[in-house]
Amino acid sequence: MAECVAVLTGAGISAESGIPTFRGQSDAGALWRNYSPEQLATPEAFERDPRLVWEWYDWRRGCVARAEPNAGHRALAEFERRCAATGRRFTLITQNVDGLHDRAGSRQVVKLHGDLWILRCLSCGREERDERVPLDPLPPRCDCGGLQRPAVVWFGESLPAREWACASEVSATARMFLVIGTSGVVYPAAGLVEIARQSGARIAVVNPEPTPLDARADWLFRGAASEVLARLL
Ligand code: BV8
Ligand code: ZN
Repeated sequence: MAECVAVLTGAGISAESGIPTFRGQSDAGALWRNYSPEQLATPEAFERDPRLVWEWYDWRRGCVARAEPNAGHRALAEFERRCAATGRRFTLITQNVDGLHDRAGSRQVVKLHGDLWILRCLSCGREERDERVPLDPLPPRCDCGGLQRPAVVWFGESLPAREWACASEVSATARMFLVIGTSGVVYPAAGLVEIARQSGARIAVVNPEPTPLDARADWLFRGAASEVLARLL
């Protein structure tokens, strides 16, 4: 079996691009108008106040539109190229919805929690990529007149079946599993680390702060993704 490298990234890898994390130390990141992500990223919140939830996503889309991929994103894209050149299978699994891995040149990206730039119509189900910032009007509407939502996975919603199946299979066959910039509190994504470990993968964790995943790490790199990944490369 060609050696298989898998990577799981979280909001921390985009922190150095200026994108606030969800549970970051800097409160500014975790809260927006005093709401926590767990209060806004839910079907109930959208049902109750679609405009408020869209104002949060429109703000985040603006942050991402002004951001650039950082050296951590670019190192993972280079890692993928080197694995391809040496016949190793490389898969990047991300919890992030910002699309910065794609902009950095990563090709094999499994988006577990969807994509900030894609809108889904609640009436006809059509999905379309819309990169306008700001969106006007808010909330946006489909050509069919239906209300559109961000095509992301909210709390209490199941992950897209194809992406979850791919991420689970890759994690169960990886020889090397890199966990970068995630607090490891959101499931089922965080459970991929245990799947990899149970299947005999060596686990490396990259994070400036301690996380519950550290206990499973064979290697623990206490530092920022951009510095550690550049060194690892
Ligand atoms: C599911 C997309 C069930 C949207 C996100 C009660 C009710 C309902 C569900 C639950 C419940 N209790 C538990 C659950 C399960 C729930 C869950 O896990 N909750 C947590 C909070 C306890 N999970 C779900 O609901 C999932 N669905 O379970 O469905 C089901 C099952 C079957 C059938 C039907 C239904 C769905 C979870 C997905 C939610 N969507 N995002 C959006 O983005 O708007 S989650 C959100 O958190 C983001 O995706 C984010 O990526 C993810 C995880 O956060 P992290 O990426 O880890 O980011 P965080 O800020 O936490 O940490 C950043 C880390 O980076 C830190 O450690 C920091 O130290 C580090 N860092 C900082 N700087 C750097 C750095 N690292 C490296 N370099 C740096 N420079
Ligand atoms: Zn529609």
